[in-house]
Amino acid sequence: MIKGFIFDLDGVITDTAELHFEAWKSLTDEKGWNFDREINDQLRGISRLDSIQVILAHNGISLDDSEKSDLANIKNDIYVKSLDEMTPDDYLPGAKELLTHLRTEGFAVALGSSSKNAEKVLEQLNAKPYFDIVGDGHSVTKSKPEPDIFLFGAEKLNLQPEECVVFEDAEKGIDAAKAGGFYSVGIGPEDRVGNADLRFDTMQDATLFEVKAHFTDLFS
Ligand code: B16
Ligand code: MG
Repeated sequence: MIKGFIFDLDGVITDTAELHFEAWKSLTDEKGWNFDREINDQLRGISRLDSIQVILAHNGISLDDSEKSDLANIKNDIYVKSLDEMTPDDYLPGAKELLTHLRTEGFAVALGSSSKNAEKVLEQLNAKPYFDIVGDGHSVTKSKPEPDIFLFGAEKLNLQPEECVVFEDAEKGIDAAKAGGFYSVGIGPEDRVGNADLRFDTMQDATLFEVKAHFTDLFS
């Protein structure tokens, strides 16, 4: 029986992937390193330091831990500044409607994001009332594709993984949901989240009606 929903943030509730891209691009341009949207897509759902590692490997560069952390901080300053421009109009289409519907139907709802800036994003969107629990990059040490952030959310909601549906836009996020024993809904193209139990191109397509229609036996 499904009693709860756990949502990824970036790429599911709002499109911060674009802001992450611009911040990484600004850093890598300054360094003269190669960075494009294809590489940016590989950073979906993974932590800031893991992201630096992907960018360095792509450019054949190796740095020590303190240099990596300095770069991560520079990128984060640029990213956080860009969040000031975010407003309650910046939900991905359909996201706010789904969150509202879940509230009216009384489902338990948690956030399960890898981001250490999730609280700020939720505040900018005025989204905090939609979540009973906020799990973010500060909540666990092992990030996606490990299932820890979703297990954290389920435990805080007092639910078992098989009582929750996870919404994710990242391949590694779907891997994390599956590793934890959760039902998964992928948001995005087949080649990215085709491994999910159910997939929609966009959040606008991902209505509660459609989710219930797919997992019929789990909602009766
Ligand atoms: P921060 P999610 C993830 O959020 C992003 O998809 C990923 O691109 C980012 O590197 C990660 O958060 C860490 O974010 O630098 O703000 O701590 O998709 O798990 O909500
Ligand atoms: Mg995401």
